[in-house]
Amino acid sequence: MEKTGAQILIESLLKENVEVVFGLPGGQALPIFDAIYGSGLNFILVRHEQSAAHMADGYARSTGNTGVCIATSGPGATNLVTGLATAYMDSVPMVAFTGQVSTAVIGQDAFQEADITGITRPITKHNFLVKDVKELAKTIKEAFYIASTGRPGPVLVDIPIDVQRGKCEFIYPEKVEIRSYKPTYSGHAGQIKKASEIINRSERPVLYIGAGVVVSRAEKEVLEISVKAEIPVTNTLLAIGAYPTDAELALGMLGMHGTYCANKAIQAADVIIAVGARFDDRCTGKVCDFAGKAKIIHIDIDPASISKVVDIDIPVVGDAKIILKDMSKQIEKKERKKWLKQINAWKEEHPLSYEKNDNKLHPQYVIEKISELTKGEAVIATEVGQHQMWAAQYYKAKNSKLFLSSGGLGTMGYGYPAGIGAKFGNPDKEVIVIAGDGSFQMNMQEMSVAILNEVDVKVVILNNHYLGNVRQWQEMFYGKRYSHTCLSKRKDCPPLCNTPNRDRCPVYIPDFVKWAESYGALGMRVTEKKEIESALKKMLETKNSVVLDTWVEIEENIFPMVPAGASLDDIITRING
Ligand SMILES: Cc1ncc(C[n+]2csc(CCOP(=O)(O)OP(=O)(O)O)c2C)c(N)n1
Repeated sequence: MEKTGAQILIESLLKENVEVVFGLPGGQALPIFDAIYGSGLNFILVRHEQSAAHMADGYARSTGNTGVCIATSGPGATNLVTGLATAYMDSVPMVAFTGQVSTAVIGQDAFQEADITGITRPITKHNFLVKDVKELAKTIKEAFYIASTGRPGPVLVDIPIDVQRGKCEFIYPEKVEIRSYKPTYSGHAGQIKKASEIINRSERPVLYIGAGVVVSRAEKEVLEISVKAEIPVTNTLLAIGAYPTDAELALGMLGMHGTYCANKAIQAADVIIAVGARFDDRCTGKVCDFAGKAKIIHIDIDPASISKVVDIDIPVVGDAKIILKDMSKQIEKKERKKWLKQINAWKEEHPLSYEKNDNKLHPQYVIEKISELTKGEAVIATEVGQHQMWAAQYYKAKNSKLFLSSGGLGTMGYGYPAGIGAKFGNPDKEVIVIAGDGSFQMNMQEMSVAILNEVDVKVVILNNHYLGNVRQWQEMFYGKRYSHTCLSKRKDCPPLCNTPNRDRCPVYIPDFVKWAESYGALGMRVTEKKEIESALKKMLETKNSVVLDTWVEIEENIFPMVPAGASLDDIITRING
């Protein structure tokens, strides 16, 4: 029987076992939304298409499945752009569908026409403009295949309205065959041998693990190798939870706000084994000074990432899990007493720390309490800023896929919708969004989605009344000239104020408590350290959306810090430190 393009899309999604789709309709997507009506597809209506992409992303990162979103043409499609770029930078599998004007008028500046395949070419793994309904099913099959295989990423499928209305026989392909796209999974035996020999000979090796370890589910293999050969492990932001945080060999995160010991270990290492990590500049610091004493082994499924940033001595292209399994057989058991002693000395010299002996409400304390009360088992989604880095430093995630954060693009407005998307994929898990008061305001309208669909996502705002991360840079590198980072600043404030003071400053808006209540959520505010624990407990006991607005120290800074463009050697452990 013949089906319309729109019906083919919906049936293809059902064939792909898509659990949930996020999106918002419009004129050029009407046939698609008509086909959704009564189809059984679990479609979630968002309030802004950017959030649809972030929800699909949060769903994907927390489940390992491909996230799906749908938007209309023109502004609906362009609203997806930030979400696609976020997913692209962090290698998240996603398929986005957009409505498009009719094929006959493409290129004529038709109403709500945007060249979305042109616009998204550099921020998608691949994209398609489907011009013939007969190509649609095959294209959808390919889109899901490309998004989820090799190095995952977002794929966009643009479907003109006449293709949505056009009819043909529906046959969903069983298999995909793309001649120009064949990811390599097993690593080259010779390279694996060479890498293993170098590791066996090394005195001061470090494993540097990234998102690829999570994607290929290679956590167990990393652990085995590190324990067997006593190799300390540092992780990127996206690999938080992939290695047990409290293990003796765990160094914590590396890079700009990484731990002192991780950065020291990288700089002193004689061999770096990078696994599924892409040498992001937030990790490497000044590239020409990165791990200057080390031979670098890079295991990655994406051949294009080899020597893209840092010159690699031994590349091994393929799936991290398969390669590490092979490598593990060749890596010898080894004790590295001297190296571990040095690592422990660095750990003791500058552990992560903040002022614990006063009664002030420090943001780090809030995160520590969340970590303690949830035992690291909750899914954490972060926004972007200081709060994100404190969450990365102080939340002890028990497993991977529990810490969702926009690493590569650093997208404010990501965390709340990503948390909602994660809750759809993990209805039995606690989902907590750690937000800054600036970032939360970028997509907080999605509370409608949370309330109406009864997904109880908890939001803890570390409210410093500032775009704190930028304020910190202004404090440290721009002579405390707080240019447009104060979120309480009113028309009649002194124009050059850099002396925030809650007793004197104008009333902060919005009142997040009243705002949450207006949606039917529980809103709470905490201004004192002694109130935090009971407020968090109440939040966790509540079976509803909660916004916990914590008024933390305004001018707290994140440390350690490697200034942008500086070498990891130049790590600052505190101001003037
Ligand atoms: C969409 C977007 N715009 C601007 C920035 C630049 N930026 C990075 S962190 C930050 C401040 C974030 O403030 P807030 O959410 O309040 O978090 P805090 O740093 O105070 O914890 C800004 C503006 C960004 N990352 N994303």
